[in-house]
Amino acid sequence: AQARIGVTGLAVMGRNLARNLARHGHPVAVHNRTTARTRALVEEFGHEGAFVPAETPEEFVASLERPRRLVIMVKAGAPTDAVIDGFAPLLEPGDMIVDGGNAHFADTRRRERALREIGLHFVGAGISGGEEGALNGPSIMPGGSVESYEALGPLLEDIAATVDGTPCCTHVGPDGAGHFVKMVHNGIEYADMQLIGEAYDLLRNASGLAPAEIAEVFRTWNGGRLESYLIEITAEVLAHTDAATGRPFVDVVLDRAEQKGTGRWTVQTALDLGVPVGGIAEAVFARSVSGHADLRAASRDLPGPVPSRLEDAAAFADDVEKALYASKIVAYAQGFHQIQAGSAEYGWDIDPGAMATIWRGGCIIRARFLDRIRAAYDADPGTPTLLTDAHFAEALGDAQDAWRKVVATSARLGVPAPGFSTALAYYDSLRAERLPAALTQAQRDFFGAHTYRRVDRDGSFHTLWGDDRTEVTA
Ligand code: NBP
Repeated sequence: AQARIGVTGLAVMGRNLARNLARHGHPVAVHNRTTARTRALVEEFGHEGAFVPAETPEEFVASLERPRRLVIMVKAGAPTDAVIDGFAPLLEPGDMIVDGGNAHFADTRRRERALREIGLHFVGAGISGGEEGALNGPSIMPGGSVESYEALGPLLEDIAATVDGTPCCTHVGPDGAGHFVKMVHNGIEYADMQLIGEAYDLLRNASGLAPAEIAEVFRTWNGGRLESYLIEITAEVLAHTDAATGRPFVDVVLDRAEQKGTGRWTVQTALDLGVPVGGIAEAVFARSVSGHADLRAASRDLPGPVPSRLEDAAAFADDVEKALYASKIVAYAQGFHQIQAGSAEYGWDIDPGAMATIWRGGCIIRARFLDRIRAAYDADPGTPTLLTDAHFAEALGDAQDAWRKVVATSARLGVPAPGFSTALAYYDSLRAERLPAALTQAQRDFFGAHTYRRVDRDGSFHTLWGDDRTEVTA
């Protein structure tokens, strides 16, 4: 045995992760179903560190120190099961299989259970940051047993991104916890991108700014509390000119957003857990709407408001900054609510502040803002919502007039802003002393005898709507 850890699956992610390990001085065994990839890796990057190439699974397993640490980086779904089924019989009790792919957490739970029964540790590890992150330092969200983290943690923390000396990797919790958190991370990423898209769209269509001018606005924002990787790259994209046509690059890109599915999983899971994640859901639906070319073509001539432009672009940009910050707080609060609900449902005992900490580097949503979230959980680990944290509550209070103006302007001018609108509606729903849910309950009792509770007495009640409308105890 010569390798401290092994990586099987050497497409872009696995190859870069193996190089990252090797560059950090960890001898790494490398294996891929198609052996040409293994050879290409060693030929091209062999000088970067100690690679131990293996042509067969048996050779690969034999080259690993015990207990063995084997990382799978193959396509999520059936390929992952095929690889696990191929390797598990070659391993011994105490060995660890890490799945670094984008698995659904329910699959991870199933695989963990099955492998635990034969004495193997299975670690579902969310890895964020794409190929660049895998090579230079991703954010890593490993689940699985405490023992497996003791053996794997130092290696993973070594290759993860670091912010202020703290690695962007920590043990998330048992079985599927790591992949669950990675899923919600991606859902939050959808929401963040949607909100940024709406800010751009409003500045363009309500104020009439050109993409290059909007790039400047985003650059300014990136110097403040919105400072983040996503704001930074947005400015880069908006400032870019298409070489072929000389037009703003954003204008030559087909406006149909695609998705790989983790946003959808986040919303599906939130529905199952009963957690309101409107910001993430609207972001997923917004991508879906954009992709329905026929629906959009059929609707293009529907009437809209008389076109008009706002006069004071600078003042509106300030309002949009506030609306964006407030909506972002809401979207993250919803995502963290989902993490806490998942943690309670599955008994994971996830520390939400630690999740904010490991997202500060390596991943797409890295941002200064995450320090605020960590501080909020430090101040009150049991808070039911981030919105009531002193800093966030003050920011929301300061933003709310502008936020309302921006949502009203979007409605008045006919520029869609579903992310901003749903965030504001969520905020106002939580603030409301009474919600029309009372009427909903009364309607349900009327048509289906579903019963209701009263504000002034305990118990369940039903009104005899079709009869003399007396109230009976249900
Ligand atoms: P892909 O998702 O494109 O998968 C390609 C790899 O899977 C190749 O090594 C391929 O082997 C292997 N593979 C397949 Br497909 N079926 C197999 C089977 N039945 N048995 C053995 N190996 C099989 O690679 P990727 O883009 O590097 O992503 C790897 C994982 O990381 C995925 O789960 C992905 O969702 C996740 N992820 C990707 C990114 C990203 O930015 N790309 C970011 C974060 C997470 P072959 O060479 O023999 O065909």
